[in-house]
Amino acid sequence: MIEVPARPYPYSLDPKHTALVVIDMQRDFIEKGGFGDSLGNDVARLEAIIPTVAGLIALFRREGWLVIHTREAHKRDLSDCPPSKIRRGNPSLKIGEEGAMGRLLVRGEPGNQIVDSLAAIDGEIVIDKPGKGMFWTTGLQEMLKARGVTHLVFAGVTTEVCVQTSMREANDRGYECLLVEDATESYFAAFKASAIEMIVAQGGIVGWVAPLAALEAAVLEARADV
Ligand code: C5J
Repeated sequence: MIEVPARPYPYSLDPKHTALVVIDMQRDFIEKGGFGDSLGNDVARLEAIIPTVAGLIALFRREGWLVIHTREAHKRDLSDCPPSKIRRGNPSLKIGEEGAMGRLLVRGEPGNQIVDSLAAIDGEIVIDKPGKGMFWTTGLQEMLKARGVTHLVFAGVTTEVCVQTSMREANDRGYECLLVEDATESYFAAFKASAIEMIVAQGGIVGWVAPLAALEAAVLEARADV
């Protein structure tokens, strides 16, 4: 086991049974002209974490640990998108409408792709999820079970929406969850801070949080001990 200094107390990670989940680092949320932008958000806040997320992915690839990427993505006919979701938010462009990077939040469109610098490589799992959480209609739970995954490390956007929803759902399913706090971001600084406090409250009711440097140092230390 690798012990990572974390809040609310050290997180023990079992390397053979751990996967990284990078939530929704897709152009729709991170670049101008995407869905996040259409909702009136400052997308530069999200773009700023790309180097840290890249560092986290690089750590997992170096160690040979599983990397999973998600995208918030709907079928082309929007049959998996509840009308209530399309109506929400008063965006300048709605889900499924044509934007600067193709149809918003629709599978296969340029805006729906993970940003180039974080793109999946062979052997990594890419999940298209119609919901905010990563389990609904994705088959992910079965994939994790088949690989014996018990520990999940989270990164991505947005902290209080898709990241927190996915982490809570994973926690309910019994996974030991760590959020890498500088590898996640929100359009709203206060929402990120609150989401993190909610996760670690009451003795880690949803899981743990730690910065990337703490995870990197713990992995290095464990290797030195071998
Ligand atoms: C949102 C997400 N914010 N990936 N999606 O609608 O958090």
